[in-house]
Amino acid sequence: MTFLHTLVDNCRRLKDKVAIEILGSDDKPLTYGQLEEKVQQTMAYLQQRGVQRGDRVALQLPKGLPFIYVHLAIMRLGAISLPLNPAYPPHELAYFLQDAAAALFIAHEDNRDTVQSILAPLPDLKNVVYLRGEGNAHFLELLADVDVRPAQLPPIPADPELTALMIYTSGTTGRPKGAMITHGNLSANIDALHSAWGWRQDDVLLHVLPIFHVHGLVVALHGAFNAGATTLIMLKFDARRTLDILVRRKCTVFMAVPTIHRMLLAVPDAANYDLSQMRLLTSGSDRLPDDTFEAFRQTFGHTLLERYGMTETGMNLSNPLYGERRVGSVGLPLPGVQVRVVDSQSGEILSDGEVGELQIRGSHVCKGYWRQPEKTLEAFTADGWLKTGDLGMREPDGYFTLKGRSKDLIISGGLNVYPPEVELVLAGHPAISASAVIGCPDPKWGERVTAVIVPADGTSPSEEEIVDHCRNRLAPYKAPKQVIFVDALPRTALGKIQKAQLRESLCSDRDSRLGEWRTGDSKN
Ligand code: MLC
Repeated sequence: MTFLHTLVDNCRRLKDKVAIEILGSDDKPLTYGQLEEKVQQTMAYLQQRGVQRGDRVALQLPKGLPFIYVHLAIMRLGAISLPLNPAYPPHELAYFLQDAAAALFIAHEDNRDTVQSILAPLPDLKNVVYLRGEGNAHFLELLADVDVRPAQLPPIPADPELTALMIYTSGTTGRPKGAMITHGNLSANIDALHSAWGWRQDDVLLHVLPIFHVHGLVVALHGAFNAGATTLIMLKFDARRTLDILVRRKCTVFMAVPTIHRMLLAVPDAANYDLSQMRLLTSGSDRLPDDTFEAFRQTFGHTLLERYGMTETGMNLSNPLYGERRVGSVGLPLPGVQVRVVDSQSGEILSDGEVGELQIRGSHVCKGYWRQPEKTLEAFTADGWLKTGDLGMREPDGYFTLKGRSKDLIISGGLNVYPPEVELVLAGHPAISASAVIGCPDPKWGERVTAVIVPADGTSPSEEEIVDHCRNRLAPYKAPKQVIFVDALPRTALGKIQKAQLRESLCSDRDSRLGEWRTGDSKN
């Protein structure tokens, strides 16, 4: 049984139960029975558009029902769902469509100009569909013309090795890579989380995250579908509205990143919201600072459940539902997940209490990177362990603690920003002779993308000019929030930039303490 088999079974058993409600939209709440009907219509629609098993179908749609129908229908056809951030500028979008050799692209009308500007060099892209307006209405019009013959729809893919989902992750070198997540990976992870977090059919999930990442899509949305639970979808995160809905709609489950938890705590009368009906509030995608963990407990009377995952694996470690949720720890391996700590220089497996690279193995780990066999080889050990690039250690009682990263990575508001990607863009600016991108502690974002720039001789670029240069070429969250000009970058004898030294000397003393952010210290 894969995740999709369970979902279809839920759609049959719970046909009158609300599966999804889009908050604040004209779209009516959708039952599980209606979800199955719409997914089947979408499958037939995609078939008419020529989608076949194995095809990559890119979708760059706002959060909403059409995204969900299309994503599920693609996977049901045995094709590969490729969700993309709606904020990608043309340069990034073109790369993803080209690299994935997408056969069909479903985009929003608002992005038509961007899409049209990049279509010429994309020979594999046979077809682009634009959806108009907000919500469901236009997509339903498209589906209205479709003749659905269930007998002509293929059976639910049963091959666990078949790729279901592709999500791009960047790296410390080169361009982003598409992690190939199989039906087997999705099912293994969802099953593990279902039991570890005690998902229930009567759960009500308030969903505030983007749905083009593993966190919002797989952990939250697939998790709720798998349980037959009800998902309330908030289209744009708003802290006060979140608290209001959690209370008013008697939500039981909420999943977020530390930045969002801090934003909830910053609502002036946060403590007046009674969240006592909730049973599970999780935190992930970035380390949860101890002060946020404590403040959350004091303000809401709930102990956040911190867990650790990544795009390539889904979830790996989690604090327990019952038992100690340890401050500063990402908890214990989920069922079926093997975790070890390795000295990445010598390859030696380390003992409890020793810090090394976390390596992961299990049927939830993706099968590799799309058309990048060398990168896949580099990412895994010969015996199949994924090298996470995260440093950590195991306590004698089995709890794991993260201790930093061996990879050059910034996590801003739960989103990964790879400095080399930003540095490559900065290198294209004529007034920059050298640059280094570092993460400085930030009270809202956790880390703030900071560009350290050596101007080219005889030039004096402005901060604004540099930020604009990046925003035109990268998704907005990757653009520097701060630019610092220096005469030279500190380098080792071999010419490598010493980023630790830059962080030490240039990151201001603002830290991630909640109190400072509450005083409105942060930009944005
Ligand atoms: C938004 N902005 C960000 C940002 N998010 N800048 C840096 N980092 C971010 N994460 C910028 C916008 O571009 C905009 O800039 C300004 O901030 C306000 O945008 P907004 O959309 O109004 O932001 P806001 O609602 O305040 O908060 C953002 C957020 C969002 C915290 C709700 O970032 C978010 O949903 N983060 C969750 C990310 C997530 O789901 N990660 C999972 C990855 S999967 P301007 O200048 O244009 O106005 C993964 C695996 C795992 O990591 O283990 O989970």
